[in-house]
Amino acid sequence: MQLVEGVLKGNRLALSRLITGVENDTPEGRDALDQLFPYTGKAHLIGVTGAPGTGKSSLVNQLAGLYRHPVDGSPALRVGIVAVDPTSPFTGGAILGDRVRMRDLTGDPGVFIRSMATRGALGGLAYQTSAVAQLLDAAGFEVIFIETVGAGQSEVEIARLAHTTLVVEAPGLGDDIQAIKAGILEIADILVVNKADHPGVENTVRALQSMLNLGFSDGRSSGKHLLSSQKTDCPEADADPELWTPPIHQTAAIHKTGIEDLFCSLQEHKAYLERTQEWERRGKARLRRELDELLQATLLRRWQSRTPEAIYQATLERLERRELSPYRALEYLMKSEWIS
Ligand SMILES: Nc1nc2c(ncn2[C@@H]2O[C@H](COP(=O)(O)OP(=O)(O)OP(=O)(O)O)[C@@H](O)[C@H]2O)c(=O)[nH]1
Ligand SMILES: [Mg+2]
Repeated sequence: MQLVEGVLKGNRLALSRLITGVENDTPEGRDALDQLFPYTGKAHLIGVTGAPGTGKSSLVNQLAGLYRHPVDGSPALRVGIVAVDPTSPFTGGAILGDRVRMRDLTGDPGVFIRSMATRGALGGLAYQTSAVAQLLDAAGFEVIFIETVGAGQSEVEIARLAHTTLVVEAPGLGDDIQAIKAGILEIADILVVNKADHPGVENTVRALQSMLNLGFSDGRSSGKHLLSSQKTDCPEADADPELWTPPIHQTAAIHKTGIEDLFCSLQEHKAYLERTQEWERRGKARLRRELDELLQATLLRRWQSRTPEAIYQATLERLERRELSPYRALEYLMKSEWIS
């Protein structure tokens, strides 16, 4: 297929076309994923999540800049950015906003930015996002940021696609820390309190710190730096190389402060994952989850296509009237007569 070859050769137009195909779940998109899948599995997938407006896009912009122009002279990496907006319909607004915030990166052929919104595709948004990340991976982008807005279940699912998850907070979003409220703190590999130029940063950091300490029963405390990867100027650390304790970073993305330390933590986390075989384990777990989710969605669709809706509705009503228990209802719906 011409587009597939184009993607492998780094043709951006071909990549855009195939991403659209994958988003719309077209046969062409599926074929492309098939053919490109052997070329995937190399990229460092970095999830960036947190409440709206905390500065995720601004941080990604700055971090991508460091991957493109490493301060220590190590080779520049190609960076893909997928901004996922599960809440809003596919309007131009969000994309335009991101384009403005990521203006520094436009025109760089080593950067590819794509926004996507909810579609009713098979396997849901998490699967779609994963498929788009796979295309970028196959196209040779070595670092892929996946930005999700908000802090709901779909963000958690999308974050589980990533090797490394950044959870971004900002001071002054109310008394509660958003991530704790939404239960996403446990998925964080790295915590960032952005907008450190605003008042109240210390409170937010302190609250995160105490939440993290509560979470570690083995006495680990957060905020430490671990061993750095060989290639960066990042400081060597003395922590146990087999353990990862999520560091808390303070950044001000618009003033470019704290970004290099955050970049170091990303490198350290990657090195930690590789050193402990966690990289491979996360990769395998992700593939298995993906297969299981596809299987579930496909089996459900197949069952729905063979079972009259009226039978489902009538069973549901009997369940609601307590005439059937959920298990009896299931048995009834699974009866082979419906499946013609
Ligand atoms: N004062 C201050 N403003 C910031 C900082 N980082 C980002 N902003 C501003 O905060 C606003 C939101 O930044 P974004 O980077 O779009 O935040 P986001 O989390 O990607 O937002 P959504 O994708 O809409 O959830 C923009 O106006 C930024 O200029 C910072 O460190 N300090
Ligand atoms: Mg954003």
